[in-house]
Amino acid sequence: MSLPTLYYFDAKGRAECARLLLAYAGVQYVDLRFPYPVIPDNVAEKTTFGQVPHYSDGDIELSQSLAIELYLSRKYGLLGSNAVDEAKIISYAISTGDISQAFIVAQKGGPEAMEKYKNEVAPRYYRVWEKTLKENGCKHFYGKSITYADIAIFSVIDYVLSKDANRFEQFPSCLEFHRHILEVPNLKIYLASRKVTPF
Ligand SMILES: N[C@@H](CCC(=O)N[C@@H](CS)C(=O)NCC(=O)O)C(=O)O
Repeated sequence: MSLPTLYYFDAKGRAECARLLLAYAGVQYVDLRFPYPVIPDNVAEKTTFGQVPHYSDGDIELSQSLAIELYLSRKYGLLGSNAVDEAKIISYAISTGDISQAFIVAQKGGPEAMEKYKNEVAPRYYRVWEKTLKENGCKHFYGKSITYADIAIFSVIDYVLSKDANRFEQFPSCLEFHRHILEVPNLKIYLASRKVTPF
């Protein structure tokens, strides 16, 4: 049986959360990357909408980053133990999608829109992350063990810090959380050898 395969550009982008989930779960897989922005035909034809990321796992062919993340999170036990846990964990995790979407809109809107994103839109989410983490002991967004929410939000905080090391100065619990996740053994190994890409 062939190894699972994650198809994406040679970039973090919409695939990095899935890579972190796979790393955390210790899954052996093929991290199949190709240069941005062209998706090779033999990859595009596997996908549902001609877009990546795409994940092949045995008989399963799965497109859409959120679906891939949820599939991996369910498969590897990162969605809690009941419907309420699952809903809460997902509600934190998908705040990252709101931020990414707002960032894309701001990029298209010019300098004023980007200032608004930096000073108003993103901090609105950071403040909630800060409060939630502080109330829960700074290690996890929900419950007492690592979940999809932690990995998804870590991925964003880590990326933002790589671009601006001071961005979370006003959010010490977010920084403590980031330091904690950096030390999770399987993630530490992955991050130590992660390929450096501009985005
Ligand atoms: N909702 C989709 C969006 C996928 C998407 O926009 N992928 C981009 C790369 S990040 C892509 O494949 N662009 C090439 C294209 O649309 O032709 C997801 O989250 O997977």
